[in-house]
Parts: sequence; C-alpha cells; structure tokens
Amino acid sequence: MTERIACPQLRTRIVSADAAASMITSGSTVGMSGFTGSGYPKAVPLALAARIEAEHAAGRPFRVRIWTGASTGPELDGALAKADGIEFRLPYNSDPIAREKINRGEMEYFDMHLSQVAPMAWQGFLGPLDTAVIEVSGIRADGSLIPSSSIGNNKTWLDRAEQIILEVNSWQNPALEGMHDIYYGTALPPHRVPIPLVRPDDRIGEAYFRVDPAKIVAIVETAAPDRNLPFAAPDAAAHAIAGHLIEFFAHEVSRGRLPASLLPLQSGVGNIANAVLTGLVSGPFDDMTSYTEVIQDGMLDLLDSGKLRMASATAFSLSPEAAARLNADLGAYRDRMILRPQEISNHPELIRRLGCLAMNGLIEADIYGNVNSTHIMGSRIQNGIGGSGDFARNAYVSIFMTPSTAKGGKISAIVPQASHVDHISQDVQVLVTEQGLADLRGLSPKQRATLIIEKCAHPSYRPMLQDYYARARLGSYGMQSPSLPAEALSWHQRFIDTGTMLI
Ligand code: 0RQ
Repeated sequence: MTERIACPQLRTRIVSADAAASMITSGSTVGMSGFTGSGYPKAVPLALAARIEAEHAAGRPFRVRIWTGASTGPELDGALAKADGIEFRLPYNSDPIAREKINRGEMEYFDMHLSQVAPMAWQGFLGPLDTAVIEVSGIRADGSLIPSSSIGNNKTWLDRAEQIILEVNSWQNPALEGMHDIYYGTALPPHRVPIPLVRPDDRIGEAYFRVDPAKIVAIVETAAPDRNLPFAAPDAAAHAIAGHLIEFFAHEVSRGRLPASLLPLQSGVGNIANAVLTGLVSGPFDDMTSYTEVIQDGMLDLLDSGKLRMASATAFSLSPEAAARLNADLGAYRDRMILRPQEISNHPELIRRLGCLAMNGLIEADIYGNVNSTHIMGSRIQNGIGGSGDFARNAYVSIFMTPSTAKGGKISAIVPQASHVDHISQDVQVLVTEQGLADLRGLSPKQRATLIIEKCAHPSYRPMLQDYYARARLGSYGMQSPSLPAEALSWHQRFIDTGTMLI
C-alpha cells in the first residue's frame, strides 16, 4: 500500500487515524475534502468523532468547524454530527443526521454558492483555516499530490491551512491520475485576469496539487470506498419531464436558437436531474458536451451511448453500481472527463462564456417563477443552494424542474408565493413539471403567472391557483405582481396545521 506514497521523506509521516485525529483541537476550523460522496476522508473524521464522544463522556466540550467542497459521506458528516461534534458547517450538507441537527437549531450552517467558497476563504471572510484533511489517491516522488475522485476546494484548503493531514486511499483507481486539471491562476482583485478556458474540454492547469511538504503533519493510509447513494429509478413523472425538455431543446434547435449538438449541459443533483440525462440517451442530439458540477449516473449513460463527447465537473456523484462500472474501465473514460476545482467548474465567468444549459431541481416555485431550492415550508433546510445559483444566473438558458406535487400529492410544488427564495424570477427562464413546460423568457410577471399555472400546476391544485390569482388581480395593492399577502403563504400554514395543502 505504501507504494502509493512515492516520496521517501513523506513516508516517515505515516501514522494511525487516531494519532492524526489527536492533532485536531476543539474549536478549530477543519477544511476537509469531499464533494457529493466522493473523495472525502474516511478514517480521520471517524477517529475524530470517536475522540469527540470520549471527550463529551468525560464532560469536556469538543466541537469543530467543518468546511468541505459540498456534501460528503456518513463517515464524515454523519459521524461527526452524531457525535455532536460540528459547531459550524459550510458550504453544503445532505447528510440526514446533520440535517436534523441543523433543523433542531443545534448546528450552525452557512449554505452558500459553491463557486464562492474558495474566493471567500482567500478574501479572509471566513476566518483562518487551522487544519486541512484531504483524501488523495497518491503522493508522487516530488511530493506533489495525485487527487482522488473529487477536487472541490482541496487546492484552497491545501494552500490556506496551517497544517495538513493527508489520507492516501488505495481504493481510488490509479487510472484517475491525469484526469484532473488544477488551475493555479486565480487571484484576488485588483489582480484578477480572465480565466483562459473557452471550451469545456480545455485544460488550463496541472494534473497534481502543489503542497508545501513542511505543512504535512500526518499521513493516514486507507482503502475505503466512496459512498454515494443510489438514484431512484426514473418514474413516470421523471420520464415526462425529460420528454418535455427534449422537445423544448429540439424546438430551440429548429428555431436556430441552439446548435444541433446543444450547448454544454449542466445537470443538478437529485433524481429528476439524473433521469433527464438518461432521457437524453434516446434524444436526437449528438456530439454533446457537459460543463457541470458533478458527473452522475445519467452522465455516464450519455458518455456510454456516444452522444456525450466529454464531461467536465468537480466530482463524481455515482451510485455504487455506476462507480463500479466506471472503475472497471476508467482508462476508457479518462480522456473524456476532466475534474476541476469547484471555483472553476462553477465559475460564473466560464458558465456565461460557454453558454451552459442549466437544469436544476427545486422544492417549490411560485406563480411568478421565483424558485425555492432549499427550504421546506420556508424554514426546514433540505440540502442547500449548492451550485444551482452559480449556474442559474449565468446560464444560456436556466431551467428548473420538479414533479408538480410532493409527499403523495399533499404538497403542491407550484404555490401562490414561495416560502423561501433562492432563485429570483429573473434567473428562472424555463419551468418544467410532468404536466408541461413553461417558457418564461421575455414574459412579464402576469404573463408568467398565467403560463405557469396552466402548464406546470397539478390538476388538483390548478383551480386553487387560478382562484387565488383571479382574486389577487382584483384585490392586490399593486398590479405588477398581484398578490394577497395575508393569503399568499396560507397553503404552507395549512400543510403545517393539517398535513396537506389541499382544502
Ligand atoms: O424528500 O426524500 O423525504 O421523500 O425533497 O425530492 O422529488 O426526490 O427530488 O432528488 O430531484 O431533489 C431540490 C432537493 C430536489 C435537489 C432538490 C422533498 C421530497 C424528497 C427530494 P424525501 P425529490 P430531487 C448543483 C445543483 C439544491 C441544490 C442544487 C436539491 C426530497 O435538487 O437539493 O440544485 N437542489 N444543486 O419529498 C416538501 C416540497 C418538496 C419536498 C421535494 N415542495 N415540499 N418536500 N420535497 N419538494 C449543480 C450541479 O451541477 C450538481
């Protein structure tokens, strides 16, 4: 296993996970690798959680502040949250135990645009970073690091941290080497220059992380798999949404508003986004590219079908089956995939230049097309905004999609007023449910409302929305975006009180 560590000087720093965890102090800030269940450290966080539990049992407080790329796995967020060891978390969480702590008010959570994490850390807005805990797939003879299955904010954590703990994971496929593109040209204003990427397949950086070896205080060897959750098999709603979208793209091509191979695809997290990618396998578009945040199962299907020429992202987000498929034949995919730092995969400058087609999931949208991606009933966090804002605001076409109802029909995804807004109506150009697609480009709020209710709402809620909107048009204080403030959130209150939005 030690053959993964080709630098003799660094081999002397191999220690146990417990020894490495003992170097992390209570109250400190720890920047960990990890992005959607890929490339997160798997041994040190577990050892840290055990240490925290022991400290708590002895009556001593011990909590840390955790920064990552995005979500991670149960060994990191799950274990540390269970140990009540996370005082503060950024920038994204989807772990159920951590989610519960956050929603009980027991953990502070800064849910932020993923492209902004590294710049904000450099700007000094987030405070100092004490320790970096980074999974890599190997260490080269010159001490540079071979990244693993996600890049996320690792470059920034390695550069900014006072001390570094590395996990060298021999489970990671050695064929990952060379797939990464680490761009070292970012700077703070007034020294920023254009990022020299003009096509999704451009390589603008290096295949390895640079690191100051003097900062590496511990190296832990592991052989544990990434743990991503399986995707749900696409249901009828997902198929219908995919169908509407493919029809929309074909229409845009026929009108000369999109090239025949479309523009670089960005596909968000979740089951629906994954199903849409799978749907494109049987669509009419060839030679597609993707400039996105994660490579999920559907993206792999598209690559396999030959319809997708290449994919650029910051991480893999694959079900265990798809991860096995990729690992069995990684060499064959290698030249068609690039993993980059998340400040580059999600960079507004690049998304705008490339003209990405952004497709993201949502929790609810209101009749004007304001989108809530994060908060259930306005107060309970589901996951976080993730990269959806980076892409939505800067996309060539910004698309949001959802089943028209949730929780077996008890919740309408189209509501009079969103209970929380992540994406303002100006950043939402197309809204799709299984009922239909509303092309909102160039429409005023009242035109949008009519179309969204007609095309996207579920038949059991459509008459209720029509009734609300008709009364709002009669009784509203202003007529630009008619609303009845006392009633606008009553659907949510009804759900909280009775368990359904239906009357
Ligand atoms: O809850 O698991 O308890 O049943 O939310 O919902 O329908 O499975 O949808 O997996 O596509 O996720 C917005 C959460 C959609 C996701 C969201 C409940 C529902 C279920 C999941 P259960 P579905 P998806 C980065 C892109 C923000 C981050 C982002 C997300 C659970 O897309 O996190 O966009 N987005 N990143 O029951 C109450 C509602 C609900 C609701 C859904 N209205 N009320 N519960 N749920 N709607 C960019 C990249 O490139 C990756």
